[in-house]
Amino acid sequence: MSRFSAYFLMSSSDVIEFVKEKLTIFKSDAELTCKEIGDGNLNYVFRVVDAKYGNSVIVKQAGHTARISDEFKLSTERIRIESNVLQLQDQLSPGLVPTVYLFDEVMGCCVMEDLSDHTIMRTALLNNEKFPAFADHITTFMVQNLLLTSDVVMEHKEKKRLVQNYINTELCEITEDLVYTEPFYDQNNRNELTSGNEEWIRSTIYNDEELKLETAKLKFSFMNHAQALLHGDLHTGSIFITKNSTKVIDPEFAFYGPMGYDIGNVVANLFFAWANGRAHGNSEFRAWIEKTIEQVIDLFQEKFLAQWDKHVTELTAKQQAFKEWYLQEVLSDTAAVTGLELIRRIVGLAKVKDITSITDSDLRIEAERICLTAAISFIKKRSAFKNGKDFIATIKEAEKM
Ligand code: SR1
Ligand code: MG
Repeated sequence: MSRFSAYFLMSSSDVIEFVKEKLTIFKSDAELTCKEIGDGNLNYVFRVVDAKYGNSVIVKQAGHTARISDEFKLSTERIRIESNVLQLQDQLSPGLVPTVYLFDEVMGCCVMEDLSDHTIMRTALLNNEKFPAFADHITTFMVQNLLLTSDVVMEHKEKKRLVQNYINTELCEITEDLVYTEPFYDQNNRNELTSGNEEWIRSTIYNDEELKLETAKLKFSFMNHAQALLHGDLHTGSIFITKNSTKVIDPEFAFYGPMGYDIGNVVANLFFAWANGRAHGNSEFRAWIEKTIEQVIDLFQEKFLAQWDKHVTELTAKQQAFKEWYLQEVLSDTAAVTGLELIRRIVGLAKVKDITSITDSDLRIEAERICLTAAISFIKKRSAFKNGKDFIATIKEAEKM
């Protein structure tokens, strides 16, 4: 009987045995080595390499607790969601996600293409690398996966079946708590405030009643607006990149939610790279990030409108004014989520290296305050955002504080 007929958390040597038993990719005389390379908050990621023939794969296994803290008790359901969503995204946006070779329900793991010739985008941005094709690739990814899974395009019963298939109770709860709740409340939270910034954050975030009201509205929209199949965690640590290739990974937080959640995550995490570049005095890199943010917003809108006209099936959505209203709602959600992500990564539990790696305490405090000031405007003035320039103007305004 196979050792892999009941779940256990695998070691590197177990993973070698697993791929030998389950995959046909490696020859019988392959010389396999395996290393755990994961540095994310939730799962274990193994790279298996055949030294003899040069093939390699990634094996991602979900544990019953989150890697970041065993306070988060989880099932392995998220890896089914991730495997299925990657396969759907591969159809909707070919070439922009890794190929899935195998999903194993018993072991709670997924075997996929090794992207070791790519770099995690957050790491590359921290080295001030620029990626001219990124805005084009990521906007194609988002337009294809968001618009084409929405009621604008899909037959409504079929769309509802997808909603059902991607109910993601546990990981949505993490987002509802860590993004939409804890950062705004001085109690029942896992927040970690930067030393020297505690009082400023208390008075600027925790004591802002208008902000709390707006974030409550946004939380209910996140929980109830089943608009499109989201990636659900589209930050720069979920993107593998080279100069001419972009691969989006890790859609384990996928579920049906508001489109702006994905777009806002991309924009906020570009702003984190901007804040890091600013703290290190790199104005050329910062200018590239600003241009890229503008392109992400403007190209998204351009492609969204073009794809809408091409794919719309819903009769009531064929009105020009409805299309414009719908896109403006997406943009408003995008601005709000940009703000939410900026706040939660500074105030809340799950930090980003772009900020934590700023070693000079004054510069870190300044970077945090600029991001947080802009974030509050993104949330409160969300309905005023019309184009990429509006997003840049907000961070420039925050710089003046
Ligand atoms: C407990 S998980 C913390 C964060 O890591 C993931 O990447 C998501 O962003 C989540 O909010
Ligand atoms: Mg992840």
